[in-house]
Amino acid sequence: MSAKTVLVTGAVGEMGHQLLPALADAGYEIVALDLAVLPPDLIGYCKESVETSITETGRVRGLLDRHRPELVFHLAALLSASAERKPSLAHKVNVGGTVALLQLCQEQARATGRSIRFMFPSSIAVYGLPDQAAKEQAGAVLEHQWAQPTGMYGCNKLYGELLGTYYSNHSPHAGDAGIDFRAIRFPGLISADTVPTGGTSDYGPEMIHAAARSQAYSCFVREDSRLPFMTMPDAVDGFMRLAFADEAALSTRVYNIKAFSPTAGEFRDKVLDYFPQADIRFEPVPARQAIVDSWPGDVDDSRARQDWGFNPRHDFNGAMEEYVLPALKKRYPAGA
Ligand code: AKB
Repeated sequence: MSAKTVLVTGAVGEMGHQLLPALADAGYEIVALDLAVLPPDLIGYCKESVETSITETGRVRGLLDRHRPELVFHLAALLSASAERKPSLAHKVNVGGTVALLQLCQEQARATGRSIRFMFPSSIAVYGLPDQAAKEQAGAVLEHQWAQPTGMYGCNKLYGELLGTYYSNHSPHAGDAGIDFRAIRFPGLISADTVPTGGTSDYGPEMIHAAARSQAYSCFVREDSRLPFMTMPDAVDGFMRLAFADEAALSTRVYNIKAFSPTAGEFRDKVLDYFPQADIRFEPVPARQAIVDSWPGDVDDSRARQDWGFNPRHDFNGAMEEYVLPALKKRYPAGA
C-alpha cells in the first residue's frame, strides 16, 4: 500500500488533464478511472488506469482494494447540458456513482483505520435564481443563498454535497476513521488545452477556441448573459489547496471560488481584441439560456479566501494574455 496514493475518477475529463500532472508533482502515485481510454499524455502519470464506469462498483472496489488511496478526486460526472439530455443516466452516474464511491471509501477507512480525503467538484449549477431580475439583484451569491437548483446536474451536485457532508459527520462506529469530504462549487472553467463538452458554461471557452481556429462561432446564450468563470490552472490550484488545507481551518465543507464574471458580450469583445477577424454571432438556444439565467452572475468566494487562502492568478485580462493565448498559439499555430 503506497503511503501517497490518489484515486482520480473521470481522469480523462477537462480537469483531469491539469490535475494529474499537479498530483504527480505533489508526489502522489495516481490510480485513474474513466469510461474513456487514458491518452498517452496522461497514462504516464498513472500506476494503474482502468476504463470503466464509476457505476461498476465491483471494479471500483477492486481498485480501492489494490491501492488503498488516502485521497480521492471524484471528477466522473455528466455535466449540465448532457444531464438535461439524459437525466436518468445523469442521476445514475452523478448520484449513484457518488453514493457508491462514498460507501466504498467509508468501508476502506474503517478497514485500514485511516481516513480518506474525498474531493468533490460541485458547481454553480446548485444555485437556482427564479428570473433575470432576481439574478441581477442577488449579485455575488454566498454559499448559503439560492441553493435551489432547477436542472438535473445541479440537483445531482447539491445532493452529492449533502451526502459527502453526511459521511464526514457519520462513521458507523464512534471513533472510526472515516471520510474528510471537501467540495468546491466550480464556475465556468477555461482550459487552453481542451475544448469542453456537455457544459452550459462552455460558450466562453468554445468562443475562444473557435476564434483561434479561425472558425465562425454561434454563441448559444444572449449577449447579456453573465456567469462567473476562472481558468483551469486556477481551478486546479484551488482544488489542490483545499485538499491540503488543515481541516481545523475549514468553516464549511463546500466553497465558492471564481476569478471574473464577464457577460458573453464581454467574452466576444475580449476575443476580438486578440482575433479581430473572429466571426461571433449570438443565437440563443432557449433550453440552454434557461439554465444560464438560473445560475448566479457572480459568487462570493470570501470564505475560501479567508479559510484556506484561495487567490486566483488570472483575472480576465490575465486569463487571455498569460494563459490562453500562449497555449493557443502552440495548439493552433496556423489559426492563432
Ligand atoms: C457546466 O457548464 O455544466 C459546468 C459547470 C459550470 O459546472 N462547466
